[in-house]
Amino acid sequence: MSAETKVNNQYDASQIQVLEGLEAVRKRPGMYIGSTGPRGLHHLVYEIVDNSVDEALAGYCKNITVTINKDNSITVEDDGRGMPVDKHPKLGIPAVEVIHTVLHAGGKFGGGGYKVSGGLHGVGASVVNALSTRMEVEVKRNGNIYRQEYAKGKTITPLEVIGTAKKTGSKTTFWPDPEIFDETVYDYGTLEHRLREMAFLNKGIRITLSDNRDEKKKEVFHYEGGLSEFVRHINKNKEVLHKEVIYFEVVKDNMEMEVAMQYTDRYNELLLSYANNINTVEGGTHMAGFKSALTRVFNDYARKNKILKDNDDSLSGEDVREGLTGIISVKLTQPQFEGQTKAKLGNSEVRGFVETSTSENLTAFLEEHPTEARIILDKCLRASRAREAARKARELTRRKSVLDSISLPGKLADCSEKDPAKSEIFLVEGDSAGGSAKQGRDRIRQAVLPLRGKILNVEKARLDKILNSDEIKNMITAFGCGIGNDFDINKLRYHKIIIMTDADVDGAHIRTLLLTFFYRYMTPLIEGGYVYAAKPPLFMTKRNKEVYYTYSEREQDKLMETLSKKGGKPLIQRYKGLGEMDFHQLWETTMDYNNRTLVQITLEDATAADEIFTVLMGDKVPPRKRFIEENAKYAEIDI
Ligand code: 28F
Repeated sequence: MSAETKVNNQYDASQIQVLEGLEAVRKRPGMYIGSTGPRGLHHLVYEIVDNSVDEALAGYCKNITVTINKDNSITVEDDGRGMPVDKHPKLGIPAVEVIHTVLHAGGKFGGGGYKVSGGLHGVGASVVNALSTRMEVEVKRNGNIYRQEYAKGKTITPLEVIGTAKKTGSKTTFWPDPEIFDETVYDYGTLEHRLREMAFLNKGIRITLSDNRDEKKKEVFHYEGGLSEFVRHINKNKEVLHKEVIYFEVVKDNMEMEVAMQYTDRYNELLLSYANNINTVEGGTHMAGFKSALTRVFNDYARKNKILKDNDDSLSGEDVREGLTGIISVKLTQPQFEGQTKAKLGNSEVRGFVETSTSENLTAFLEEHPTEARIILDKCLRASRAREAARKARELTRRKSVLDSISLPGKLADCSEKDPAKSEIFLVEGDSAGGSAKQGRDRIRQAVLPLRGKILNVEKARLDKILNSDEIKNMITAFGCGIGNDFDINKLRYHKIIIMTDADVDGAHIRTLLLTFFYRYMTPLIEGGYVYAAKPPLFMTKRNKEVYYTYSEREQDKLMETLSKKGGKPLIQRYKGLGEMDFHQLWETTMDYNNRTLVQITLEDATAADEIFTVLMGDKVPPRKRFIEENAKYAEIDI
């Protein structure tokens, strides 16, 4: 055995499992990276970064750099031990070549040395190679710099020594294959969000992100405080109830758990859960254990300290989580992922471990911090009482909708089609536009619900107040699918909810208020892609008998260029609001299935959406001012 084969007696090439070929990856890429859209493109980066993070978790790497190069290739580099270069005993090729040319190769599947590893369940660098037109790997190890090139899963050059180096580490550059990906331009913000999250989840590692394209950018993500700093980052624009973040971590034989929690004065809860750095958006056994511990510990403490009288109802899970920003992260050697998108943790042994560890640590925190405990419990009590009031108010809404059609709000002009998949509802700003929409619509498939002015800002109101608003109640009844925990997407009466507001600042504000309500109380509406924004025209241009509608300044400028060549003096009308169009024009430009433009509202990421709604709709002005200044360049606001 050469010295090389006994690499730190943890890993050597022999532990690599030789599985199916890489051509399978090019045939069905979605099976390995989820999609060939932007998410799949960015997953390539995370796969490579995860290998560096694994090296950091193993304790050998401190710095990871990610660079978006001018040609939209990506370079990832770390200062770990450097990928092994010893010959694979069976395959007779260097370990580094096996890692990049054999599917599911790499320590992640061998168990053993690498405690935990993330990625899209460890498909590893070989998938990235398969989906790249080119991939270059450089390894600094044994005082040498080794280099090898791959393309579309194949080896292009033999592993060769191209120089010497005192340090060790690995460097990978890859060019995503445009034959596979619809779009191969990287989005800085997307990488920034995930790399920052990785740094929060693995305290102490330093990840540097650089963009060497036109707009040069560089950021370093390094958080010694780990999850505590993650919670502070999410809560930075919110009023918090206690300064110190509640933090604890427990390590058991082959399981690690980290929890960070901080209450805010808000009414919504934001709970994130991770398993091996993967965002388990569908929750799982770790989240279940955490939630049941939280409810039990708070009720026990409230009873013991007479905050809850004997005859008081117990606090519900909802009550103890109101306003809570909480993150739970577990790391396991053999994680089992379940659910639709494999984003739910299934390991049953984790539930008990998390429940016990959280109970012990949270009870200790409350006993040691009676002031914070009192503040938090008072909030839970208020939530419990408001929930009771909301239940009564909701009962009212539900009872009304039980009477079905006659209970639908008077202002709703319903459609005759009863199949939700063929029905759509327009939420129209103002009675005059509402009237035109009712007249111009397709009565079979299009319903119209006029909204009178601004709706309540749900970001700053509790559910019982929200249910007092007529506009909100009318929408709940018209949609038919309830809200919050009662929400049932199968009862939704329209599969397109189209927000139709003026193309001005007020219209944008009403749209944001509606989206805040949908995001906070009807999240599946947005997650399922049921919500759209209509795009009314900005200009109408008449020349002789011809009428042209344009929907942006740029489109209008192009039209004017075209028309000026034909001569004549076109008549231009700039629409200040929907109400200026008669019902023919409103139908033709904004409602007609063949002509209209609808913008589908998607929820890319919970924390990002939470941050946007908190900043835009929350109490603090400076963060809102900053957000608008930073994003004004993207807005097409009609001044
Ligand atoms: C730019 C991307 O991929 N870094 C990596 C290592 C280090 C070891 C390793 C990787 C052995 C054969 C399973 C070194 N010395 N950055 C990276 N750094 N893989 S990937 O070993 C992989 C195992 O396949 C390493 C001793 N033990 C492990």
